[in-house]
Amino acid sequence: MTRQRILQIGSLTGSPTANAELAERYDVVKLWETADPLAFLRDHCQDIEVVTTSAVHGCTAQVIAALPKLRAICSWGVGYDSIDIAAAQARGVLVSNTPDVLNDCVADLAWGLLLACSRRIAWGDRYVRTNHWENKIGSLPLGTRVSGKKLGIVGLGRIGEAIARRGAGFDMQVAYHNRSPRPDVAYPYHASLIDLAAWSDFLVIATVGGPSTRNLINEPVLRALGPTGMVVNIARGSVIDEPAMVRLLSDGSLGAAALDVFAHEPKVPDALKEMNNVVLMPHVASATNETRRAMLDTLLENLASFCATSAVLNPVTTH
Ligand code: 8YV
Repeated sequence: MTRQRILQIGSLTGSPTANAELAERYDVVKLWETADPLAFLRDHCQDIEVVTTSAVHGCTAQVIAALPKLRAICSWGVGYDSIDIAAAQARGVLVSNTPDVLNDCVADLAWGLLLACSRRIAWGDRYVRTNHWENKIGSLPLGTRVSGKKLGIVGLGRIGEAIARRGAGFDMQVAYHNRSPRPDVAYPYHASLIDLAAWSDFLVIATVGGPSTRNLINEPVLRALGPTGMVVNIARGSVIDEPAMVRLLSDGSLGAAALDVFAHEPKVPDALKEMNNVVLMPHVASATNETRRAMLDTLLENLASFCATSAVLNPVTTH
């Protein structure tokens, strides 16, 4: 049986087997290995109907325009801010993602970051490894209590809810901000993001990325969170005004930051690397064996479904 020819935008290095499993099932054209991708698309991909990509690699309007037969883009990851959805929709191209399967692991990492930063776990680890403890050099400053505090969630979607649920185990009060209140949840809603930030001890960002949320967490929001507040971001770096955050952390107007995502990944502002009141992770909230496996299965199911029925199982819908 001939395998369908599909175009893969970037290498899925965040999974130990994704590239190999895709290549087993499909005749994969590896765009990232070509010297001149646009010329390659023009000369060798005019028949391509299916693209596979990831939240990191995305798919630009230019690539979509260069593929006249394109019918589906199946992505590995839940976020699709890196895919030009408007360009895809204008052409009737279906887009699928891998929702839900990563909710728990992303929520777990949000909590890991929150605890690591407030209880100085990363700093304490450095303190021990550099033998400062053994040699009695300085001391690890006191941390900040987590249990019983106030947890503000920006973006109470499926990941935001998983983060909120975990707050109950820490006896926390939970409130949230969304574009509009959710009738199906009991958590208090703050229509004003600044009010939510002023109320919160910990402000966790779990919203979508893209133009609709760019710099949503701006200087006034961070100032409202204040010198004892902490921002936790497992969403997208673009959601926070990063230069403002760095400035406010430096002068003490913002207490702390625990970050899995950055505005210009993998570039992280050098100033952040110097600060002990921040914890930095390299965009790994979904990076467990179990979740990355489930994400791959979801991607493979969407691809197989599209090839068999011209429909995807997890279509991205915008509203
Ligand atoms: C990345 C993510 O997908 O799902 C998302 O939106 O940001 C991550 O899970 C992962 O690194 C693969 O691109």
